[in-house]
Amino acid sequence: GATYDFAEIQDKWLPVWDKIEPFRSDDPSDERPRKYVLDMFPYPSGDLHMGHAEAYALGDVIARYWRHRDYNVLHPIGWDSFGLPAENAAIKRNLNPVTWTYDNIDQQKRSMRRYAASFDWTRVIHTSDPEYYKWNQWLFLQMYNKGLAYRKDSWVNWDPVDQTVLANEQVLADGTSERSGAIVVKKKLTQWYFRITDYADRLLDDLDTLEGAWPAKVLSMQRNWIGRSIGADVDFVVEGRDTPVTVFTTRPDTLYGATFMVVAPDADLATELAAKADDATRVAFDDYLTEVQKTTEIERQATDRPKTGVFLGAYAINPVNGERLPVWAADYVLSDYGTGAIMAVPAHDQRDLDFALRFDLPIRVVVEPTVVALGATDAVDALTDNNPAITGKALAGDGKLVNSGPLDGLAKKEAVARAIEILAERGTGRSAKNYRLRDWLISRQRYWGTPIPIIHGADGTEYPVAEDQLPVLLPSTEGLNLQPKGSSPLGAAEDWVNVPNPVDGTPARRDPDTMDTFVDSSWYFLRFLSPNDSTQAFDPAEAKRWAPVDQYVGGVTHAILHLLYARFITKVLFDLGHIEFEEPFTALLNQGMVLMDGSAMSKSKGNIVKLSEQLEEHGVDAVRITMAFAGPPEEDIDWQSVSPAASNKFLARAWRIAHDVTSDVSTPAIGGDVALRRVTHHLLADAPALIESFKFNVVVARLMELVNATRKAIDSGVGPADPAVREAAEVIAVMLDLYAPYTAEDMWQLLGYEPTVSLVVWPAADPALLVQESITAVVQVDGKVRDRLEVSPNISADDLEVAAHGLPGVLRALEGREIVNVIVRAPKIVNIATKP
Ligand code: ANZ
Repeated sequence: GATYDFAEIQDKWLPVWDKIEPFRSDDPSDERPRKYVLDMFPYPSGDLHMGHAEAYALGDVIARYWRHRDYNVLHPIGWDSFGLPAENAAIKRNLNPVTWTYDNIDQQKRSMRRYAASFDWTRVIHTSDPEYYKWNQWLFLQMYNKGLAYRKDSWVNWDPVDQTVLANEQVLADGTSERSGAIVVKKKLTQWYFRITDYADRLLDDLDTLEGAWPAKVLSMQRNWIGRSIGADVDFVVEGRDTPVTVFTTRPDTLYGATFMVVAPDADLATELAAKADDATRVAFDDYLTEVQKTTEIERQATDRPKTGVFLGAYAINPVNGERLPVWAADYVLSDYGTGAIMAVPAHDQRDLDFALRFDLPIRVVVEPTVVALGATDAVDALTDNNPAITGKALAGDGKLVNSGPLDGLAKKEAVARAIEILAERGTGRSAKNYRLRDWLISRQRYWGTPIPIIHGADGTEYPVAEDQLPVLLPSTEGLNLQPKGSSPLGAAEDWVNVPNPVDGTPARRDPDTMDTFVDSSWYFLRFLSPNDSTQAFDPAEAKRWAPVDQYVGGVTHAILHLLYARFITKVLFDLGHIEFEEPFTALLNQGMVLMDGSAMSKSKGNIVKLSEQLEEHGVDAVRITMAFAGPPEEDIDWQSVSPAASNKFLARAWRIAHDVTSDVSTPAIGGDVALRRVTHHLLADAPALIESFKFNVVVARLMELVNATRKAIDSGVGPADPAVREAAEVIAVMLDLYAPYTAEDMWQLLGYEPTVSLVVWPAADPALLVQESITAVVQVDGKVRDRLEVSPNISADDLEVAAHGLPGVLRALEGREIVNVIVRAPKIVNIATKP
């Protein structure tokens, strides 16, 4: 037809693309340079929403761009299809999680195809397929054999109403469960962990290699999460105990200011010391521990909370001066950081000071703040001002060491080094590092995940499942109660869980837990490289060809955990010799969110915009280009303030140009209208740098300019047969493919070509057409125009002034006069004023 009809165009091209599969990237003879462009894969928790539409539109701009630059591009998609969202939804609707998950995947797949995301549909993976999760189990065994997967008892958040373990994020600040509202308690459970802390230094140091290629915000979030602190471990002998207690301190310089020791109440040491104490102490401690177990980690770290604690009846000996320090239990010391015990230096640590003031413990200043040039009265004030016992403020800054024997007179930094030397000489301490990062708790007591491939013998021995027995398949849900109850529902699948001991055939049981789904997503980018390989997790030769990912695209919500885990597993696979790189994602783009009326869309706010309705009303291309045109991709888009209807009008204008072109396919552009050719070639020259720096919106604006210039040329004397009009129309079609593939493909056909435009290599800009046009500058003397000159639009003010002074008209006007002032407004005007 002669009018732009998006629905008709969509119906026309979708089946064609399905047939020709233009985005397959499996040709081994293709020797062009490669790009691996990856969008974070979705959860199948319903149909696609506006957030998906934004992410996949932006990722697709990048993938399509590199194809047009003649790269062999890998752009795969899959589904992160295990996990709680699917399981909870299945429980709520009383459906089998399998049916529910795969129905949603089908729905999302159809929507994505229609959305024309340029994925290689031959490489689809679902993490809930046995063909995939088999390799999670393989990975687990690799790590188990290296000592990187292990089981330990630890304190976890326990919801006594829902009978389930909660993540820290699920515990509200008031200590209740966000799910049931019950007061969350701590429970000691045996869980599986991955030893990510062994990789803390590398995970931190290698962030430097991503500087500039990852958003600065993500790099700093990763650094803070890992949280390295450097200091010393110091051994304190505790009276009546054989082995000394080690504390971690970042301030070994303050050792002489230690006046008591504090142990985390939930650390084994506290229970041990209380057990040796008198009855009253033991009872007080037991009561205290019960209270502490009701307290969240967030509360325990809150600085404004009044300090609590109990004396444990024990004494520790300060290794540097032999002083006896009382040992207390207090919940501001955490059991899982450092060693779970500290030397308290109240004069220089605020938490210790608050505690000392509350329980009347001694406070001794050992670092005197530098006081500059004070008179006598001021000095007295300074003493009071700097006395923590009076001010209630710990002295955390630098100064000169006092009351500290061999450290006296040193500055803080020197004293830290000297203290470590002294400790090392005596064998009572050493330099040490600590991380905020904890080992990765990977076991979940839920059904919809990868079974952990371990068999437990009757005597508690762990037997890894033999590799040739993988996958350990999930049992069917029939007869299983999936309601969360704190222990895995798999434990009740009798036929599944009971197995013979692999060594002696006696009764044994499978581990009933499943893996955190972050395990699935920690290596999925490698599975795309050989998705159907039944012999290995991924093909190392393909990894060599494609990996690491050149451009990763996804939401900032994954800035910490997913990216950290993927980086960790990549380093593990590197160490195991399976891959040759240590960072999985060379560059990262975090797109913003789609908002409505300035706030996030949510059911409770009733402000959800349905993607399906937007597509119905405006068409796929208009929605896609609206996403890209709304602003820089990192910024949020308020759907209220953008106009897909205007996008649709623009697309119709662009399409109409291809429709109007009357010249033949083979018409050379040379000889065409030069003004229009200039606009076209400037865009060709500028677009690569703009796209590669993610200025997708700027390129849309420039395309709009080109469409306007072309329309003007068609409607003016230049006319639709001019070769420059055809050239412009072709460039519009090829570039529009980044944003509006249906429209672009249809234009390409109107221009006389076969599908598909998406594989057409961008023409190079002709340098002859890029020469800057000149501009006419005017020179005035005392307000009268005296001469003109042609200059570059980029001329500097100085150059323009010099050139102006040399002009014949100006020289004439200035003859015999004295210049008092020159004002230059490059590139257009020079104003010279003379003495009247
Ligand atoms: C003595 C001292 C004196 C400290 C001083 C600080 C200042 P970051 O930077 O977070 O690593 N600490 C050690 N283990 C702890 C635990 N499990 N729970 C709570 N606090 C703990 O902090 C390290 C400092 O936090 C350590 O240095 C220790 O107190 C405390 F003027 O030791 B410090």
